[in-house]
Parts: sequence; C-alpha cells; structure tokens
Amino acid sequence: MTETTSVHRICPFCEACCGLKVDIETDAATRTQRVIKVRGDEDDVFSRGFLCPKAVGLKDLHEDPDRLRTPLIKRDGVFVEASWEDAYAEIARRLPPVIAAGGANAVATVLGNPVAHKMSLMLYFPRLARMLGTRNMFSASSVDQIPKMLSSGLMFGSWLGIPVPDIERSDYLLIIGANPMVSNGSLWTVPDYRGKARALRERGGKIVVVDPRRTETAAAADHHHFIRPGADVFFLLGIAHALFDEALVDLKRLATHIDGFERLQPAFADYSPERVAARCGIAAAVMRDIARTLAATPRAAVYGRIGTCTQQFGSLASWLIDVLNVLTGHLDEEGGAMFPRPAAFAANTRANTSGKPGVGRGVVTGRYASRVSKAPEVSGELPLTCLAEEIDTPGPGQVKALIAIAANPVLSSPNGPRLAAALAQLDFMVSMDIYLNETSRHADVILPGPSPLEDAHYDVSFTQFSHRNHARYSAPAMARSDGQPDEWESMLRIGAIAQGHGAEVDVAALDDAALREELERALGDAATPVLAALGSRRGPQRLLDLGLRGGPYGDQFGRLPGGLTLAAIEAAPSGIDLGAMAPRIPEALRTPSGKIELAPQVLLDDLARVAAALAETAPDMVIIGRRQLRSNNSWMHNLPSLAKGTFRCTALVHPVDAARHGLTDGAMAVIRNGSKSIEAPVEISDEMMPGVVSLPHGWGHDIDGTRMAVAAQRPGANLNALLDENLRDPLSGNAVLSGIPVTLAAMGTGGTGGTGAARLSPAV
Ligand SMILES: Nc1nc2c(c(=O)[nH]1)N[C@H]1C(S)=C(S)[C@@H](COP(=O)(O)OP(=O)(O)OC[C@H]3O[C@@H](n4cnc5c(=O)[nH]c(N)nc54)[C@H](O)[C@@H]3O)O[C@H]1N2
Ligand SMILES: Nc1nc2c(c(=O)[nH]1)N[C@H]1C(S)=C(S)[C@@H](COP(=O)(O)OP(=O)(O)OC[C@H]3O[C@@H](n4cnc5c(=O)[nH]c(N)nc54)[C@H](O)[C@@H]3O)O[C@H]1N2
Ligand code: SF4
Ligand SMILES: [Mo]
Repeated sequence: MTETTSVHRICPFCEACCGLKVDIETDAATRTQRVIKVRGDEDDVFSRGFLCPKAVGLKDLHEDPDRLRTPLIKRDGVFVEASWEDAYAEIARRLPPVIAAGGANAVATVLGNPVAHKMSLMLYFPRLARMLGTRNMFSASSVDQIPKMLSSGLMFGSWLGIPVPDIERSDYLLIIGANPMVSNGSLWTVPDYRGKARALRERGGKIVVVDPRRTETAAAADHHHFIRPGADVFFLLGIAHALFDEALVDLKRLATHIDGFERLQPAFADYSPERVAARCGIAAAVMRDIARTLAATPRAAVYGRIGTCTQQFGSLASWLIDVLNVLTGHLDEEGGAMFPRPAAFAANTRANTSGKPGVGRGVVTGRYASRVSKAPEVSGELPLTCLAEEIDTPGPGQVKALIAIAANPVLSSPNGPRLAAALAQLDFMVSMDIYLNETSRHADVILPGPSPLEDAHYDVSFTQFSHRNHARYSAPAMARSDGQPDEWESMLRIGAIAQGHGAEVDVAALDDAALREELERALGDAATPVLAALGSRRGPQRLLDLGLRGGPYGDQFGRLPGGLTLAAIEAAPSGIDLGAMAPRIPEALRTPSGKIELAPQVLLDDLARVAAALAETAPDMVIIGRRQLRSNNSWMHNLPSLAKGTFRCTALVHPVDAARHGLTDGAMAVIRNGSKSIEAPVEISDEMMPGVVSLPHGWGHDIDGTRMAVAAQRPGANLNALLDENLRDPLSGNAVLSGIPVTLAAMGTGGTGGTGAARLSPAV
C-alpha cells in the first residue's frame, strides 16, 4: 500500500526561488518515501507555476547515492563513515589545540553559495562566527557580488539595500553583464524572467543588453551590444557624460534627497562617449542614444550583474549603474530600480528595514586587513582570493584550520590548484557539505546536511531582492534518516567546541540562552513577552517567527492582530503576496547624512585608475565565463537528469578567432594564461565578440579522491585553474574573473589527447 501526497516547496537551487509542488509516495508498511514528480506550483503567489529544468534535480539530489548521509572522518588518509557523536568528538579533539596554539584567527571560515539558499545556515552562521571570533572569514561573495554591496552601502547606507528593476511596470531595461534568461536573475529575484521580458516588449517596451556574448537574454532583447570585457566603466561613464552634456539630467523627486550631485559632472568631464568608444567597443552614437532613451522613458531601469562585478573596476561599474538610475529619475520610482520591502531579516542580512528609518551609520571598510596582501575587510569578510596565501604563507597569524560551509572554492575560486595545495597543508579542516568533492576531500571531518526536501525553508536572502514582496515557507517534506541533525545544530556545536565547551553541549539550551541574551540586549524588559509570544518554536523557525512578527508586515507579537506570523504563512502553502514594490526613499536610506551619497570620495578617487586605463588596447584574446541552464556553479553535475545531453564545458570562439588560431569545431584547444593551461573542446559561434573566448566555471571533476561518479564521467575543464588569485578590484576585494588575457592553440596529437577524449565522452 502506498500513499501519495503533494507538498509545496521553494526551490533551493537558484535565486528565482520558484514555488514547486512535489509529489511524494510513502510506502505504508515500510514508511520509505520516494519523489514521484516535481512541477511548478500554479498557485504560488510569486512564481505562478514557473520552473526550470533544474527543479527535477530535487528528486535526483534526494536520491543521489553519492550524496552523503552520514559524517565521514579521515583516518590515515582514508575517509570512513562515522556516527555523529564520533564526528563531533573528532572536531573536539582537533580544533581546540589549533586555537590554543594560534588564537582565534588561526581558524578560517569559508561560505559557499548554498548558504544563501538554506535558512538554517544563513540564520546561524552569524552565531558560529561570533563564537569563533576569527577575522579570517571568506565567502563566495568576493568572487561574485561584493562590488555591488559596496556601492550600495556607500550610496544608500546598507550592504544589501540594493535596488532591483520593477520589471512588471517597466518600459525600458538596460541589462549589463547579466543573463537572467539562464541564471534566472541574481540580486534580482525574478522567476520567469522570460515571460516578464516578453510581456514588457508586448506592451511596447524595449530591452537592451550589453554583453561580450550574444546571450540567451540578448537574443530575446531588442538590441544587443558587444562590450570589451572589463570596460563597462567606460561605457557607463560615456552615458553619464552624455546625460550632462545634453542636459538630460532630471533628478525629479530625489533632488532633495541627494548629496554630492555637484561633484559628478566634473568627475565625468573627461569621458565623452566619443572618447571612450574605442576603449569599450561601443559606438558613441549608441551611448548617446541610450542616454536619451533612458532620460525620455518615464519607466526605465538600468541593471547590472556579475559581468559588471567580477572585473577590475567592479565597484565603479556597480556605482555608475545606480548613478544612471538616479540621474534619469528612475531610482525608487515605479517601473524603475526600486527597493524591495522584505517581510523579515533586513537586520540580519544588513539590508534596509532595520534601525531608525532614513538615517544610519552607513558602511565602513578596512576595519582590519588580511595578513599577507593587506586586502581591506569589506562587510566583515576578506577576499576569497586571499585564502590560499593566508594558509600557505608561514608566520604569526597563519591560518591553520578551516571550516568550509557549503563551499567548493577549489573549483569556484581563481587558482584553485594553489588553494587545493594549501588545504592539504592545514592542521585541521571541517567541511559541512553534502558531497565528497574537490574541496571537501581535503577535510578531516565532513558533516552532511539533510536533503533540501528534509529541511524547512524560508528565503532569508532572496526576499531582500525580490521584484515583488512576498512571504513563503516550506516545512520539511520528507522524513530524515536516523540521527541526522539540522545544520544549525552542527554549527552551534562547532562553535561550542571552539569555545572549549566540548562536543556534548546541550545545543537547545545554548540556542535558548543566545536568543534570550540577544533579545535582552536589544529590547530590555520587553524581551520577556516577545520570547513568550514565540512559544514552543525552536531553532530557525523561532528566528523566522521573530523576524516576521517584528518585521514591517508583522503582528508585532500580538499588538497588531492580523499581522504576519510564521503561523500565517504556514497556513498559506502557496505563500502570501505583499504587493508590488513601492517608493521607499528617504525611509530606506541608512547613510549618516540621511541622503543618497551620489559621489562617495573613495569611488571618485578610484577614477584615477580608469584614467590610466583609458588608452589600453585590447589583448589578442581574453576569456570570460558562462552560465548554463542545467548547471549551477560546481555542484549539480552529479545529477543525472541535468548531466545528460550535449557536453557543455566548451570553449565558445568566434569563427574569425577560430580561423586565426587554427581551431576546429569539436576539436580540443589549449587555453593558456602564463604558465597555467587547460584544455577544452571548441565550439565555434558568432555569438561571441571577436577576441573573446567563453568557458563555463565549476567544472574540472577529474581530481582523485572525490565521490561524484556521474560528474567524473565528463569532468570538463576548470576555468579557475587558469585564472589568477592576485587580481582583485582594490576597493571591494572582488576577484577579477572576466577579461583575462589568454592564448588559444589547437591541441597537438598524443600527450593529453586521452584526457580530451574522456571529456568528450557521450552523454551519461
Ligand atoms: N571563473 C568563475 N568563477 C566563479 C564564478 C564565475 O562566474 N566565474 N562565479 C562565482 C559565483 S557567482 C559563486 S556564487 C561561486 C560559488 O562558489 P561555491 O559556493 O564555492 O560553489 P558551489 O559550486 O556553489 O558549491 C557549493 C558547495 O555546497 C555544497 N552543498 C550543496 N547543497 C548543500 C547543502 O544543503 N548543505 C551543505 N552543507 N552543502 C551543500 C556542494 O556540495 C558544494 O560543495 O563561484 C564563483 N566562481
Ligand atoms: N543555470 C544557472 N543559474 C545560475 C547559476 C548557474 O551556475 N547556473 N549561478 C547562480 C549564481 S551563484 C549567480 S551569482 C547568478 C549570476 O547571474 P548572472 O549575472 O545573470 O549570470 P551570468 O550568466 O554569469 O551572466 C553574466 C554575464 O556577463 C557577461 N560578461 C562577462 N564579462 C563581462 C564584462 O566584462 N562586461 C559585461 N557587460 N558583461 C560581461 C557574460 O557573458 C554573461 O552573459 O546566477 C545564478 N543562477
Ligand atoms: S529557476 Fe529553476 S533552479 Fe531556479 S528556483 Fe526556479 S526551478 Fe529552481
Ligand atoms: Mo553567485
């Protein structure tokens, strides 16, 4: 006898956060469960039934025999399965001596992308960080978005107070260095971008895409312009210059909320479209036309994403995007770039609904610096590209232990091979990870989290960037295997071990005490009734209820009956719609001046680098990355339904470049950057800008000692084995991943030919 139930689930794989319905069959006798089907939830208030092919990965992931279900401990170089008690005991045996010898900073932490997709990890990492007290905190943010966090912090006062396009009411979108048709949006939670873009164009609006590749997003837009990788700053300066030059600036309502306006025009004076055109590869007339259209269209927005961040001028480009939105009167206006008003956690995520409305402390950077390269701290973290040198450079303050949480930096961070060698030198490493992969293979203990279907979920992060406000919750849908703890429990346990309390602490009591202390500090005597109102909830659910009830739509712990609570969203399985974005300036600002800081001095100073780079000519070939629909960074290549089909880790090359370098379609090419080289099959395509080759990241699964059988069948090449760990945007510390000069050559016969053949092997 079997019984099938249908459960609601927010997809945890990408920032679109689609609402899914998952059919689960339970055997009445054995209680074993199996996923039958994954589909879009038509009733979901936010995603309205949309889903992408990765959603079925939820079934594959749950069933993946390689997904770890018990902890692993490395004994004499070999991983053995262990009980949770033994795994924690091993951490208790080995972590405290590292701290005793080297102090708190001897332990580093590194967080990966899935942390943002796991309520448990997202809400409890701050506690672990406090318990560890280390300055050596690293994350995927510094190979991704930290320039946008910095520019938003400087302009609007909070790290994650980032405006997003109001696509459903916009008539003109300028999309720079983003491919939402494939990525499904980033720092912009927008499920079904395709449908929304189509609707925009059907109502007479236009979409313009600026990208060194004619991407899927570009192909479905009105205009696409190739841009030289890394040259966005010139393009944006050209448009800003034209706005002043042609008297198109109109601050509208924002005029009284702005500081520094008078400093912009002189700063942009040297960058007429005519002067920057050759440097960015876009004609002056195009820049002027974009300036005029932006100014003339009442509802328009400029949006930039990872292509504008992962480059040497990432902070400047991120800033200029919002400068254009402000100068054309599109910031904080309907159909423009607006601030979401999330239901919870703006304070935890350092966004903009906490504290006093309209004014704040703003952001500061460089409160400390990394030991070796002296890279400044930004948003409480150091650049991920500094992690390897912090481990492999001897001296006082050297990192000797690492706690990696849902992170695979060996594949996701530039010069992965150096990092891998550094990890092998550590005295101790813990990976909280669900796979034995390229990074976790270096760990001494691996602690696997539950499958997403066994876990509760609320989008702590992505509600901060959603194009429409909403609140949705997924309860655990499937039973866990015996003894499987929550990931927050493991984090508290590691924290307690680091503080010398041993492995056997009462985690629940620790959690209770920490929350009471936090609330008493924030609320004084009012903490007691708040705690009482939270009742019997514990762990992340209690923090979620706290966040929702104290948030902008909350019931204020009973004072506003009918307001939002966790119980209310539990009772609405397809979520609660909280409406379209509405203007929030000045209330959303958290700058000390209470104004939008349009011309922060550090950014103006950084323009000196731009001036120096204006005359640089294009290298013969440069490399950029690429995202693909059936893949997500490094870790979904083991899921059969996604891994099948055409091999995707190919080097896209323009026909002219292929001819110049003697490359043929399907044959292997050697891509070199100095002494580093990788090999990948060539795919000739005129969707590339001439002089630019594109390779996806997150591949390179041919490293020994991993346990990802499907991924290993077609390992692909690791783009990050080619990139330099020493190239950073100096202000934000973000890695430069785009526009790196490389050489291309056809691969010779013999030698590495065997590897190439393996990489081209047929579909799994
Ligand atoms: N060259 C180049 N490099 C890039 C990029 C690029 O565009 N070009 N993009 C960068 C970007 S934007 C990002 S975000 C980073 C991503 O960098 P990472 O976060 O380091 O990479 P992921 O591949 O997302 O790895 C996620 C890890 O989390 C594990 N995991 C998955 N689910 C769970 C879970 O539920 N619990 C736990 N504990 N672990 C889990 C996976 O097994 C995997 O080890 O890569 C960056 N690297
Ligand atoms: N299917 C899928 N979805 C994903 C992911 C994935 O791996 N697969 N990863 C997720 C993650 S972690 C993130 S951060 C988001 C990222 O979301 P997006 O930023 O939308 O992702 P990309 O597809 O990398 O888009 C970046 C674009 O910038 C272009 N580009 C490269 N260099 C430059 C440049 O110098 N200037 C300009 N103007 N453009 C440039 C690239 O050609 C590419 O089209 O996607 C998320 N969604
Ligand atoms: S777009 Fe695909 S991977 Fe992203 S949340 Fe939706 S279903 Fe999941
Ligand atoms: Mo990312």
